[in-house]
Amino acid sequence: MIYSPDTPPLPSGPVARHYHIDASNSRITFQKPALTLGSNDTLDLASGGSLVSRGFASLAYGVAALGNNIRMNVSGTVAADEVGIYASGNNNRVYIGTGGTIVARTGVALNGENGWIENHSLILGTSIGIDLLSYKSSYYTGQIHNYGIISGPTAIRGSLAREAVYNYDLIDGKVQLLGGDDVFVNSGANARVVGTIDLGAGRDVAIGGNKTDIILGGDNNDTIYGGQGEDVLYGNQGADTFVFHTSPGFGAVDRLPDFTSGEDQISLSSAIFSAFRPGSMPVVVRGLEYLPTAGIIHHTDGHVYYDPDGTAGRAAPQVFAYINPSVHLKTGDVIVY
Ligand SMILES: [Ca+2]
Ligand SMILES: [Ca+2]
Ligand SMILES: [Ca+2]
Repeated sequence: MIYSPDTPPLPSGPVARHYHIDASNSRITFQKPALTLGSNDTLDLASGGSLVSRGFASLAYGVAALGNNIRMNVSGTVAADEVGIYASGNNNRVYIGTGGTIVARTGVALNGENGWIENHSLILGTSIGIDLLSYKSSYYTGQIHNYGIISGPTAIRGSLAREAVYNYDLIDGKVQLLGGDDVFVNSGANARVVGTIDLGAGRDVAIGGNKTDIILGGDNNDTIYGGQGEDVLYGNQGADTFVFHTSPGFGAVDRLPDFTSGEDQISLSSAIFSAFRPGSMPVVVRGLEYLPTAGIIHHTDGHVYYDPDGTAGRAAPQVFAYINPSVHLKTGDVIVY
């Protein structure tokens, strides 16, 4: 079994085995998997237990899970010079519990359809933290739920197919989701990504968290929410939508460096930008032009303001975005939902 994105999943096996590994039966191997699992097998790697495999450019895998419906619960340590946990097949699940640690060149690699990785502790890849692989663009490779730390120069690499990432804590490294209609969500007060979130090709959706997010939409029409914080949001190619659904003001100004008037759109939540009705298209004025009623001002310095009651009203305009002043934001570029 060679670690390759072109390797198709294996068929189900007839016998399901259950492995319990703890300090009493930990394994160390050289240039082969410390443990090989088949379809429907279950692994419980308990606290104090370890699976270690040494040797580069080889099958130095901590766990090789070859088949479908394999469950891996890790509260101990998996250390490998190549891949910590490699799973090839469909419906395979990796659960890293409290205290679980995976350290390898690639921490976890899932190759197949409908996988699930849930991390409550540490996945550390010296090259890639989590690598999702697919040999078919029509697949749903699966989902990642991170409540711990996923770390690596590339913390998460997606596939040419669809995948979804839900992050509640720390992703330390860049995220690349490549092709397919992918989903990335930062959720909760602590969710942050130290690195760019590159959605790649496909019609992707990304929701930023409370902290600064740097999001790249890649090819096709993407939908990008910056959330709170000072975000930098690139739509790249395609007609992209930048959604604002958190309170405007200094400290919450998102930069849209490649916003293209007439192609991309800003979409404002009527729950926050409450002077506008859902489905309406606010008037956009340039700089100090007179604004008769609630609308949007694209200042000549590039800042974009929400004015809830127009030029003559008492409410102060609130800044929420920055678009290069050479772009002339105009009515129709801003919509309300
Ligand atoms: Ca993808
Ligand atoms: Ca895209
Ligand atoms: Ca943010």
